[in-house]
Amino acid sequence: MHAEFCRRLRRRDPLIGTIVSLDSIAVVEIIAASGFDWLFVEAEHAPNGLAALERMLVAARDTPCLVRLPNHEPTWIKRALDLGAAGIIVPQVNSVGEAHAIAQAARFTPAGERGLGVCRANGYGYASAEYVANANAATAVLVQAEHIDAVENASSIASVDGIDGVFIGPYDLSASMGVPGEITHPDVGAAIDTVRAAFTAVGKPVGYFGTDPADVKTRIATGFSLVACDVDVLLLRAAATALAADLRATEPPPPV
Ligand code: 3PY
Ligand code: MG
Repeated sequence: MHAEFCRRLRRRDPLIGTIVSLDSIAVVEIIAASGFDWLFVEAEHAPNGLAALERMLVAARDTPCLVRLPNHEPTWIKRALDLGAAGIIVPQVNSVGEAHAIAQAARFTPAGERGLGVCRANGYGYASAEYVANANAATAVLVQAEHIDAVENASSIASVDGIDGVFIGPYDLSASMGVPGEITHPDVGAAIDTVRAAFTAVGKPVGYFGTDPADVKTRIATGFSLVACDVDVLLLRAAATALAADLRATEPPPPV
């Protein structure tokens, strides 16, 4: 159960995380032990199916995982939550109708219409009654604002019951605004501020992803409470590239 994580999320405590995209028990165990509050488990831009997600969630042990789904489908929502994720991050949510449908699929009655079955999340049925009683409070449901349409509809999306908060996707947002990858473009910055204001006005947390720690630290300092900085593959790439360059910079002795 992830009640404490969800309480902290809804209280807008700062929660730092990073993206894990590799279906590797070792990678998830290493990152889970490295001091983050939560893990952003990637199933949108990485080829992770449900069996991979199960391995990754088991490897994360007590570190809460939010699974970023590939789409809005209720089947994906149900299966990710049934695997024991602390919550879901749903990409490209651009309208109040989409947000409402996601909340319905993720919440048990009377708040929604999530189905109930024997699964990892309820201890394979050993803790079924307790799970159903507590799951709505102990499940985080975040929608991504990463399209200009979501920015325009931010206030109505923010007011949907059952949606805990928003996670801004600056890269897709920049693409939808005709400036792909330019996440520091002033128009993209203004759009991010609009979304932040809409969710802050109703007391809901705002999340942000970045690859530049300086940028992410600025976001934390300005009230983005849920952050994911960097991606496992980029961390690996940066360490490997730096090591190779460092070794290559050492002059060998002249040939004898
Ligand atoms: C984006 O920047 O588009 C993202 O989805 C980051 O999480
Ligand atoms: Mg995105």
